[in-house]
Amino acid sequence: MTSAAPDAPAATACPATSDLVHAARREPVGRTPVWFMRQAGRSLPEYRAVREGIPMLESCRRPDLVTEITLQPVRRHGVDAAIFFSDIVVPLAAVGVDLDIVPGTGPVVARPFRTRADLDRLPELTPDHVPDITEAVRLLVAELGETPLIGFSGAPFTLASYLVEGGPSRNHEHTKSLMHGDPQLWNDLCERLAQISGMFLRVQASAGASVVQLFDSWVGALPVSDYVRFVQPHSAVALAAVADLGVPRIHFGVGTGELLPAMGAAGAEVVGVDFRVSLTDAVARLGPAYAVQGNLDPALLFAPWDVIEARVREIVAEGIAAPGHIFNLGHGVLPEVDPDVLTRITALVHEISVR
Ligand code: 1CP
Repeated sequence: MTSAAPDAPAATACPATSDLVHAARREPVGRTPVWFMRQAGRSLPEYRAVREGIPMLESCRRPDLVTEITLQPVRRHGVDAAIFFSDIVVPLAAVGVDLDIVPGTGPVVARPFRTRADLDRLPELTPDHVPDITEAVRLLVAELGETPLIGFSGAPFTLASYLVEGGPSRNHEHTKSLMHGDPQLWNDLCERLAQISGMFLRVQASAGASVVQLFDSWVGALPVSDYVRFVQPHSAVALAAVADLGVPRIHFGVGTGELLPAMGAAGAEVVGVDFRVSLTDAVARLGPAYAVQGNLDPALLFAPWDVIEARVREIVAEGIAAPGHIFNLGHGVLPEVDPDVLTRITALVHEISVR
């Protein structure tokens, strides 16, 4: 494996021939680029093998493991991008928040954030908190060559939800109660989270990630009026943290049909579309200034191949008519999926989308 000195410049800051980068910029592509959210993970036997006995958070902090796990789906499926193997709570743990990623559950925070005093437990993130992330990105960029690496972070709302609820939540009741009951504290918490989120993106993009994605997975729980007032300004700050680096930014959430234009306005070049809204409708809502990413229903991967194939063909056709399209699922790969289906979808998208 090639290694780079800590202060070496990024090997390929923006792979010039990448269809993914071109699609994100609404430039012509050779064929529709494709990758899958959660393409690294439990659907792959080689992932389960290298993770054996190593806790999730620990594996996110070991550059050798991060590199291997990030490369696995690229080797196997021939996708057009690698997504950095990490988790949205890694930067929170890095600044000292006491949390764990519990198998089968997700992030669990030891002491949920509810009061002003809790802000003291959330210092700003600096690159010195995450030297291993810089190292892993550099290793990966050297290995990946012309295949772009997507860096990511969690958006302030989704991070706040884990901190305030203490773990995964269906209704986000404590989060909404804080947002409306103490808007000043909510604002201060999200300001801090926007700094952490933006810096985590910046560390990855500075080390050589070609694209970044901001995951606001659970923001579809909000009406657009609350989104615009309580969330959008903070997501805009996180996205602005990499504006000068020239990397395209993807802004993704689930159940966000009503929020798409407001999410685009937060500063992204690409807006993620889940499976509930067609790409055609999403483009009509967003207008011509954005590329779109998505939007095969992850649950459809369990359907017979002819069903999947017909849906993939529809999505690719809608995407060709869009200003720019990156094929993906509407949300992450489910752990029980047969990974061969993902390989087959990748080949199909490439085959039917040649321009
Ligand atoms: O042991 C394991 O394999 C744990 C499962 C797992 C994995 C593989 C978790 C716990 N996180 C991850 C990796 C991960 N997390 C990636 C890797 C890169 C890839 O996509 O291949 C990414 C991008 C994330 C980001 C992430 N973590 C999000 C945003 C994306 C999304 O799915 O909406 C969220 C919401 C999390 C929190 C989280 N971490 C893990 C779980 C199971 C969850 C969700 C829990 C919940 O339902 O609230």
